[in-house]
Amino acid sequence: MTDNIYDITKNGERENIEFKENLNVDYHLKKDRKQHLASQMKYRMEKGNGEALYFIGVHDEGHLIGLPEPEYEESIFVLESIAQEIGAEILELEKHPADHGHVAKVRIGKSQKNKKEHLLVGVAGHVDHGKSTLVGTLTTGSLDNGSGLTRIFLDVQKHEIERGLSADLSFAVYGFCNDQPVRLKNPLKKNEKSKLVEECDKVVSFVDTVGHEPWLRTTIRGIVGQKLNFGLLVIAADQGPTHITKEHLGIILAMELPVMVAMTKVDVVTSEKVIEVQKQIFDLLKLVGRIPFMLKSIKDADFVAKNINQHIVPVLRVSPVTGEGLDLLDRLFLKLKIPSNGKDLKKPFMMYIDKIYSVLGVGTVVSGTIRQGKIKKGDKLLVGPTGTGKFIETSSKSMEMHHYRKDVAEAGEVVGISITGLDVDNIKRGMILCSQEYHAISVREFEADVAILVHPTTIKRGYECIAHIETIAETMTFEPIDREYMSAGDTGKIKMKFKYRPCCIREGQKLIFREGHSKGIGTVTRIIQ
Ligand SMILES: Nc1nc2c(ncn2[C@@H]2O[C@H](COP(=O)(O)OP(=O)(O)OP(=O)(O)O)[C@@H](O)[C@H]2O)c(=O)[nH]1
Ligand SMILES: [Mg+2]
Repeated sequence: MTDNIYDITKNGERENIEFKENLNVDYHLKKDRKQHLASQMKYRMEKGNGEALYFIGVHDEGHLIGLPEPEYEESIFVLESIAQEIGAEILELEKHPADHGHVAKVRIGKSQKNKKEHLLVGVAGHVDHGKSTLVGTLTTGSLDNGSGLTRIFLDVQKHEIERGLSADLSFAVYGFCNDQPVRLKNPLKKNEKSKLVEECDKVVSFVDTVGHEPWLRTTIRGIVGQKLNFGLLVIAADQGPTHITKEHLGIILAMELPVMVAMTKVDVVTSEKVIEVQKQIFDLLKLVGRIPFMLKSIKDADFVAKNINQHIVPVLRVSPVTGEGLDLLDRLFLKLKIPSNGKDLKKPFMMYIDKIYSVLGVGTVVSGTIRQGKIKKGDKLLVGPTGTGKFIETSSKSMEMHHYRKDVAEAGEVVGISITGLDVDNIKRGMILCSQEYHAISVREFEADVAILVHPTTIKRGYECIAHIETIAETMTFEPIDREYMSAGDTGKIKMKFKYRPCCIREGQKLIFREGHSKGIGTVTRIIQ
């Protein structure tokens, strides 16, 4: 990486490239000085088609000097203030060591502040409890008939329609324009979707998962692999919470996501039953340390949207058949703030690959939710790791979000990216697609802190399970570190090894592992290189 920065700086300042040895508040933010620097930045941006590259800690002639930490921080602060002056901001920041501290390579571009908000909600719950129906009705505004009318917008595969079961993740979308909901007449029409994404100032995407127990792997992928902002747990009022409901809630909680509960099908039960099931839901939430809050009015929705966190769980009574409660859900989605991902945007681009397609006339397309950074057409990228731990070079040809073509896509967005030079067979779910600046590593072994939730006997060295991290679902072998074996209810440190192929993971990521009825959750604590 230092080579790369050296290559750029050795040819001197030019076009959209500017060197600054050091910027300080007292001098450079004085009125005239700041004006001067701002117009210089504007000029550099014009030269770079809207983007300028600044090198901080670099002499006018181009040699890398480096700044000690306080001066480095101050210089970046000053640069940011100057950018603000002209409606620009720091899009990307790279820090490289040099003799006297660090040099920074800073990409500056137009401020994205007025851009769309994008909320990503994962929907989970027991089979047949009404997940797809609720999402279908919310996104189209057409009421369900109680026998599978609106779920067809989500369950599009022939066998799903025939069996009435969702078999894979579906993505649905609606949005808000001037605070009014905008829905789709026919969500299966690509151009209608893309128009909606273009028009709305807030876009709400749903990942509709599956409730059928044998497909738990897919449900986990929907919740663990998508960088969700919220979990929506659907519980039918005629049945109440089941063991699958609890399992799905457990997965959402393991990911430390804020969650809301929709008690659906309230039209088919008596009001006594509604109260009974509501109590079961409240008990379940309290049992896992959450504070349930019954949401009954628009005012409640506004209050919860402002105050929602990992502890408070709004519960709503809804029915896609009568329409009850849907206005409150709309209001909640309108008002929910998305946790700022400003920091993520400045990091190098990276996405965990969820699906891989071969599209006629386009070529290979990979989809997923962007974890961090931004991507634009023509960016040089890496895909991997392969079975032998390598990363393959590629580049982006185009990006789409719900069929809406984007010039730039960024952290938090669910996108399909078409890439060059690679066959679908070269790529597997769980690999990453990243910029060449991303520190892409191939990991075979790591340590994790885990809790064993369910296990019939004891777990010893050599135990095998499927571990889910992001979109990765791989067989792993397991080795307790600070004791000989672990049983249900135990927490402790373990070493995990990918059995068949290495993956790119990093410290702090959450993981879920399972094998038959055994289950555990944890966090990656140390990568073993
Ligand atoms: N009466 C009534 N029926 C509903 C309601 N919500 C869903 N249904 C019906 O319940 C059935 C199951 O709904 P789905 O939306 O397919 O359930 P699901 O949770 O997506 O199921 P899987 O994806 O297979 O896990 C369908 O026949 C719906 O029409 C509701 O609020 N009231
Ligand atoms: Mg479904």
